[in-house]
Amino acid sequence: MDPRARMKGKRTPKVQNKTAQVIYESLGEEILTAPARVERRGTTPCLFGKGGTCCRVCNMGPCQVVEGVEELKGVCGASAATVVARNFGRMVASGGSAHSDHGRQVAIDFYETVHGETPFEVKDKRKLRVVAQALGVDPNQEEPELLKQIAEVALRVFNQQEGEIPFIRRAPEKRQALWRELGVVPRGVDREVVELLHRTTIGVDQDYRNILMACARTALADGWGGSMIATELQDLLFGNPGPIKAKVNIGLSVIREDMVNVAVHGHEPVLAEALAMAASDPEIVEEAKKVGAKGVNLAGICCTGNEILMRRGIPVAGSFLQQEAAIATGALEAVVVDVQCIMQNVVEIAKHFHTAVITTNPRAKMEGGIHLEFDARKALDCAKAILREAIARFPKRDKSKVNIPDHTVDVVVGFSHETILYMLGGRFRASYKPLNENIINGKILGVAAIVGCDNYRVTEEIQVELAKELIANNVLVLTTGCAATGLGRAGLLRPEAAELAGDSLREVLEAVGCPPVLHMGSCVDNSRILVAASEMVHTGGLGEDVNELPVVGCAPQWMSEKAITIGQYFVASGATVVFGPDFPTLQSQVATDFLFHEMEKIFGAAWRVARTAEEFASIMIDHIKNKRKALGIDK
Ligand code: XCC
Ligand code: SF4
Repeated sequence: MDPRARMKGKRTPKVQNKTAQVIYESLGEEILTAPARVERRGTTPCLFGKGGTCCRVCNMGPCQVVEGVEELKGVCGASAATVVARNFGRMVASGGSAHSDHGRQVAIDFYETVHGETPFEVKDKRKLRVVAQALGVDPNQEEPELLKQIAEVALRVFNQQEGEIPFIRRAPEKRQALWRELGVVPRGVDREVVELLHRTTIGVDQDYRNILMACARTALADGWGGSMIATELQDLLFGNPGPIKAKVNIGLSVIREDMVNVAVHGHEPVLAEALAMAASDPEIVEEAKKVGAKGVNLAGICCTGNEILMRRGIPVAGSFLQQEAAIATGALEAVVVDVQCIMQNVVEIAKHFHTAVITTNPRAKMEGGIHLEFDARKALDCAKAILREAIARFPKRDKSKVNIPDHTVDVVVGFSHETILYMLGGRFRASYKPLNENIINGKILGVAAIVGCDNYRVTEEIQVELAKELIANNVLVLTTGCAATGLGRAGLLRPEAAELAGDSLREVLEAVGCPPVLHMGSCVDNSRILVAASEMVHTGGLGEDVNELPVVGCAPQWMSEKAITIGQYFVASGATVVFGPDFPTLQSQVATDFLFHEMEKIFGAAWRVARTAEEFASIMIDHIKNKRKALGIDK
């Protein structure tokens, strides 16, 4: 069928989130949204592409390869396992490059800040010495020197060519020894990404196992390198998150009728922090008043949203899935974006309203967007220029098009690894000991992380059902990224949601006033989970390595390549992960077996795939129970 014929279907698409649904229903059919495109394209994408057996790394192809059929190998003879491993490797390289290029930018911002070139300052002094120690910098020196050394070592994590990246020393001894024995300790972030791209081009690495082991090394460079640098230096610059109340979802207290609304979308918090500073600047408030608004209101989208939610309590309008719906409220004067997860379609949606799409990063421009480049060294001036563009749009807001459903939900967020230490550790001892004890005595069955994206191809709220099932079974849930926003919309980030937990978990949560689902931040903040898991091992009583812990991760609606990199570094770090609703290697049984079974033997953890909330829950709970049995703490 001509693909254009399929595009003719009408109907408002069904999406998982009822707020977005309300807004989509109010849009005319001439406005094509992402879910409408999913519906009109049909639901079955190309099977070769989806299962990983389409190779286009050279111009003899593209080759569509079928496992086990000699004639259907690639022209060069490449097997399905090789093609699948290469494609998987390129996802890992690209996802790792995204987190790491973000981390590098933070390191540059940090360097400029400690050299007095930005308006920012190092806020978190308590964490400073911990990070210094972890980076191998002497924490006992005077501050200007200490800060400069941290900046230099952090930058070196990216361009180092030999040796080991420093943060891997935070992992349990046993894990470090295993990595060294396997030869997967990352040398430097850039080197691992470049090497993996090299190895996966035509005619280089043609042993799927060797490629997949290289994927582990590159992914570890992301988790314990690029992402961890991003998290730690962001905490130093903008403050370590602590418990804070806020709101999520599209609604009147998040998007304001009487203010200039600016949505900030993307990933690097430095832009959002600067906008937050500028939005309260008296000069800007005055300018907003001149056009009839009460001031400038910020709302977050995607991971940038999570960053300012965690540190400032600025509300999150939406996760990845709501970016179009937020604009379609007709009440956004501007969407300010930097990098990653920004759909090209936002420009198309914005055209139907008065909304400006403002790009700020030289790496990411958009046709139809306005480019106002952001430079941390002139952060306030840049931020003001961006807000002025938004203020100028306010008089053009068409009241007849404004449709802001009132669906906001309260959340309590800010559960950095340090917050968890202090909250669960009690007021006077920052320690994981009480957490470990509650796991050992069975009050907490185990810990599960629900992370990652949301995806228009999934129409059910799998993450929400899954989280409810886990907490009902006394599993403490950690969350990051867009999954966290989804769980927030469902009300699970409120302390009152503890009533949905099983009796013994509820007792633990109520004693400290914690929600049953702990929001740990953006996707680079999955590095917090690596630190927390390592800390649980160091605390004692739960084995000697991460793979012995009754913990498990999942990404039930993964979408971005970044999610694959995250999954791979969790597995290589000893934490089993379950992804869904599908997996990008399934057309090669051989390569998939490596990821799902061989890795278990090598790393003590592996990938799994599930589709429904029940499938996820049963795999995850079984996994936790098996780990408990192996530790001898099942009853
Ligand atoms: Fe993007 Fe980070 Fe995925 Fe959300 S969860 S869709 S990667 S914004 Ni990270
Ligand atoms: Fe085909 Fe081999 Fe070229 Fe890939 S590398 S496109 S399998 S000929």
